[in-house]
Amino acid sequence: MTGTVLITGGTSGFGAATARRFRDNGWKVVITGRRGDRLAAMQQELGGPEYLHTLQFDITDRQATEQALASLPPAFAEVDVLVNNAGLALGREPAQECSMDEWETMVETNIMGVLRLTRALLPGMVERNRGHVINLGSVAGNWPYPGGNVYCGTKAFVQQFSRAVRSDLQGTRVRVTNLEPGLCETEFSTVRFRGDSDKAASLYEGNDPIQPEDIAEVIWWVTSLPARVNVNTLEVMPVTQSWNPLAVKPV
Ligand code: NDP
Ligand code: 8X3
Repeated sequence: MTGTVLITGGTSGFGAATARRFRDNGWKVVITGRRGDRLAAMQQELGGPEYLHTLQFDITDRQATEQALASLPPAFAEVDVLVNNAGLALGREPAQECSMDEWETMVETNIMGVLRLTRALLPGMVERNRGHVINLGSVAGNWPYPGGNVYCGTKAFVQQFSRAVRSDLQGTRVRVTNLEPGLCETEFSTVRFRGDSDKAASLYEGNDPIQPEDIAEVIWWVTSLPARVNVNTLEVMPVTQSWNPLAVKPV
């Protein structure tokens, strides 16, 4: 089976790897992101404008997002698979020390970005009675951790939104999956630590983290299953990662 996949945040990490995975299998791909040089490089790498269309916009800007989606050429406009992947964490400080601006950026990107894309593309999927929305949740949506505060909250929202949309879609053949990765080596931690790539690297060093290609493979797998199968949620960790005991600390 081939079709058209639209991946938000296709300029690095999971998004770029997923674009490669689908192109390798003959799909037409749309990727989005803010960094124009990265979008252009991906287009050149993956077969040119006939096969990979790029949309440059900031997903926190509702008008820019709607305009970009409305500009999709007919050859890419019927999206079969939407991967709501663009997202970020900013900081690991305790809630009482966090930046309100950074909290707003996480909410605008991880929550409002998912809502904007889903609301724009879902009607077409329902009309065609086929499609698949894959949301990038996180283990952070299931398990709280110190310094996770708003990031954890945004991913918990994505999980419950995925489930609720899935119930709205009952009676159609449109699928919804919330994918919940754990520790994965991408640009995620460099962004989270505000450009400190040494600090980001120390998180991954010796921990054999999941690689972007592994997540691309999981996304490919859930979309390639028979159309009768809906993977609702899927939590994926590196084998080196697990849970800690609940914390007790005298006050
Ligand atoms: P990366 O930082 O490598 O990629 C993030 C992508 O999101 C980039 O392509 C970036 O594009 C895009 N993006 C971020 N902000 C915006 C914005 N305002 N407008 C448009 N695009 C934006 O991280 P990952 O690949 O790791 O992350 C992808 C998703 O997976 C995120 O939702 C993240 O929360 C989630 N996740 C990551 C995990 C990890 O450990 N890495 C684990 C679990 C979930 P550009 O900068 O060009 O705009
Ligand atoms: C990213 C994984 O554990 O850093 O979603 O929150 S974690």
